Amino acid sequence: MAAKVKSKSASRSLSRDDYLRMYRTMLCIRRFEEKTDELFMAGRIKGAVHVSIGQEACSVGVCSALNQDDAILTTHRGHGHSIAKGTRLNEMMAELLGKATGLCKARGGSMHIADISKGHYGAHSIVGANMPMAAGMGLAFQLEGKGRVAVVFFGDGASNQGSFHESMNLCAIWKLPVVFFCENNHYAVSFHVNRSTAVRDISLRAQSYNAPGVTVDGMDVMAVYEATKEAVARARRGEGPTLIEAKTYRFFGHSRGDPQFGPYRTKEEVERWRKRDPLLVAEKMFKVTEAEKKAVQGEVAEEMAVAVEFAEKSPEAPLPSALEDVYA
Ligand SMILES: Cc1ncc(C[n+]2csc(CCOP(=O)(O)OP(=O)(O)O)c2C)c(N)n1
Ligand SMILES: [Mg+2]
Repeated sequence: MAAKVKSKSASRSLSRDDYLRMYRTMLCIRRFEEKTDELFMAGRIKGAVHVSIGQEACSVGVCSALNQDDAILTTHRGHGHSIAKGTRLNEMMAELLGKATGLCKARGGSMHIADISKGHYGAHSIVGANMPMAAGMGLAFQLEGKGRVAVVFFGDGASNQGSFHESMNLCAIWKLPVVFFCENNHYAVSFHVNRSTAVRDISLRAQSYNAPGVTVDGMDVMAVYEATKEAVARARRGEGPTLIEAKTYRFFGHSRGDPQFGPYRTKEEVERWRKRDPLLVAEKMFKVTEAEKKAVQGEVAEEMAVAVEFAEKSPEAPLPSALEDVYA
């Protein structure tokens, strides 16, 4: 049986302001990550950085369907999820630059951002490790009885980890309010999904856990939003998990050191996907006018300048602070 494939649709329950807010958040993620890449290349950000440029419709489509007290758990490629869930840009940029004012006081960096006040329960760099945590959060939410839902983001590569299967099964038998959101960007580092994964649509795997599985166009923010809304409603009704697979693409390499072209993909392949840039898709779908586009671009540029200035002017995190809040 083939997975259901959702097509592009406009929701009647959303206003034009909502559409423009979604578009603006996608642009904000794009600009934040372009800036991150620039700062990384200038040696200002230490450690590794994985940008999600090309995948913004996933972050925004999912988080637009959530309440603030719903939870997300994300991955090494999590800036977009964080921004879409409402994480403050100033403190996030400061975290990346290793400053004392960073969201996690510079102990997390790009791959370990968390913002509990916004329902963001962490970026987890161990591939697949966030899924058992999501099951645990689902159990806590079920016991709490307030109708909160946990969404866990993971990649095509992570869907081959045992933790995915164990977590899906547990959530299914206990009917836990968890949404499994797989961003199938077609690669795990340099390994194409067709070489790593026995099924063509990852959403088919939901059948093994007697749960709904749906594949959506991950470049279409509304398709992602609609599928998430339905999955969240189901979870809130106590009917258990849904697996959503969004077919998407990362326009940049796995991380900055990735040679990409030659070793595993071609420039032509990237260009083909860029024609379906989620920002272009949204501009067309929402009929964003030139004036609206200009206004949003101006606002986002201003917000980004403020975040970078805040981060750059903040003091470095003092070395001894690395040992604070350590439980042993
Ligand atoms: C358990 C584990 N194995 C290997 C790695 C190294 N690693 C980091 S990201 C990654 C690929 C993940 O691919 P995918 O889940 O598709 O996510 P994407 O990078 O495409 O967003 C790997 C193998 C890791 N961090 N954790
Ligand atoms: Mg991947």
